Amino acid sequence: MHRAGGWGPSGVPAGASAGRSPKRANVKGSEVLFEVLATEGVTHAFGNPGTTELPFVDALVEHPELHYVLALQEATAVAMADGYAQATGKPAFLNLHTSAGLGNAIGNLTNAQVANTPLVVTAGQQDLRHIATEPMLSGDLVGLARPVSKWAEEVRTVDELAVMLRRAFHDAAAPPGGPVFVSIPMNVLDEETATPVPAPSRVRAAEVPDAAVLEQLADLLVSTPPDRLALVLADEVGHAVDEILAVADTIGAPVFGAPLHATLVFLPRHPLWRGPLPPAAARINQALAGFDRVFAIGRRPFMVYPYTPGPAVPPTVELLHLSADAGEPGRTWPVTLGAVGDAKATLAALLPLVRERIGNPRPAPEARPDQLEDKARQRYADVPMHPMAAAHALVRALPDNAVVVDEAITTGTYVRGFHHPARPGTYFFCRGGGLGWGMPAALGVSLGYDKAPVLCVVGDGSAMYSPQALWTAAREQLPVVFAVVNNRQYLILKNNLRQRAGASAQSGRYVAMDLVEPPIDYLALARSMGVEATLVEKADDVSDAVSAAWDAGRPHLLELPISSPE
Ligand SMILES: Cc1ncc(C[n+]2csc(CCOP(=O)(O)OP(=O)(O)O)c2C)c(N)n1
Repeated sequence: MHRAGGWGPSGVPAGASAGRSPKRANVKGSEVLFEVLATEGVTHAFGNPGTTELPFVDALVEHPELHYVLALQEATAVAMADGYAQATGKPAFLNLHTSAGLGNAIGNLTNAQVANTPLVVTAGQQDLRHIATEPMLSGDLVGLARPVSKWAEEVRTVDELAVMLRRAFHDAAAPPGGPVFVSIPMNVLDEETATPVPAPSRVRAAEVPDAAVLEQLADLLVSTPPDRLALVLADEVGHAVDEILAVADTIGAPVFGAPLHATLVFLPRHPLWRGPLPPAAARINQALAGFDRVFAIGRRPFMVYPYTPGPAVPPTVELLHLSADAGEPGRTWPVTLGAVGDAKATLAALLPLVRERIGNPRPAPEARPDQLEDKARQRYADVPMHPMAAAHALVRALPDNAVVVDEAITTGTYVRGFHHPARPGTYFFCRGGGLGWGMPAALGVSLGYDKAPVLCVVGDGSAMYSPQALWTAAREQLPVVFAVVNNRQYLILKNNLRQRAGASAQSGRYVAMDLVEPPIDYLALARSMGVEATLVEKADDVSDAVSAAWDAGRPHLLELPISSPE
């Protein structure tokens, strides 16, 4: 997520002297690495070490300023770094173990790629002096990383280490952000160089389309009757919520979230908010069919999940599309007007033009009564809990603007529905769809917010992809409350099978869908890794349990048995 204004490397320590002197004494590659990290403002390294990473780990002893967050499997390291980068808005640094460790990381790197999370991913490579003999732990790291990275390279000599690392931080952050991979052979960190470390660069990236494009955009928006215009907001708007609120309030047009959008892009209680578009082309088409124009902001505004025939955007709709990614407008859906620009800066520049044309803001519609709220309360007596009641009780127990990480899958609809923060950066979801992201990402988000409390709502199936996150939560003493909503099955996949109306639906026999024989003991799982755990069976008891866990300031797992409504 590239924040408006971009970041060059922020947090450069006062007095950092990177790049000042053209000549200097030889320093080890490992010191070059630490110098780059310090001058990029990196305070946390996420990783899991092996032999090929020992030159880095060994040097950590002399560098207490860099906190190494130990993950017990690389998938969790990536998602922790992802959550941390999303919370801080800056690239996060990772150190993984050669090809096998990188292999474990690939799944969550696909998630980071979809989310455009800036990550500088490194892994140790075997010592190049004997790599031709094909030693154990050598491998094609670059080949593995390339499809999930903006670029992937192996450092060849210690002299080029600094420039490669600087470039990695630069490119991970440049819009659209994403993971960048650097393979670092062991000998490179042990060898010495006299090459100076280049200074970090500050790049301002708050790009705005030129004046003529902004005028045209304002004309098109204002000339469309507000009930014939829809706004569709994807995650790029996450850092521009104030600006989009001002523009939407002025125009008075309804606002949708992009399907499966993963951050807060608009205020959920706002009368113009219509919720996220459904993640199926035919249903998006239906939702947009009544509009003449749609103003979409951000990457992948019409991302779908199961196939349905036909285009997401009806051919009768004129699409206006703004993104910081120059490759995005017009790429999949033809546009009447495509504009390249940072959402925050562009909306700020657009607002006066829109106001000039409209005069007073158009009247907002009446706030709609929240029927979901009553429905949830009516279900509080159900045992096992209805997922709607469970999500409601969890979210309602939290203070305003509590931070929620959502990997609750079918229960997630309710988590989103009941979480009504007024502040951006309070809701995190995985748009990439790869499971095993939520629990470790919650740790990264907490760390990124200086150990703030976080609620992570996670499905019982999803909780088994990165359960090692519990151990890191205990080791770092992070105030994360994991709420495992346990329906003892992969409900979403069962529902999808029902929709297919094939052999499973007809016979009522679902293969590979139930997690009951044997059942999983989530309380024991948490306790085995040093995390306290509590079973909560009634919605009426959820509030006390989650409040106590939230206030305790340590990790806690709550297991909530829930029903599986179809
Ligand atoms: C890494 C990975 N493996 C498998 C899947 C396929 N998958 C999607 S949802 C799901 C089940 C999730 O179950 P659970 O967390 O219990 O939520 P529920 O559907 O029951 O609400 C699976 C296995 C995936 N998305 N990612």
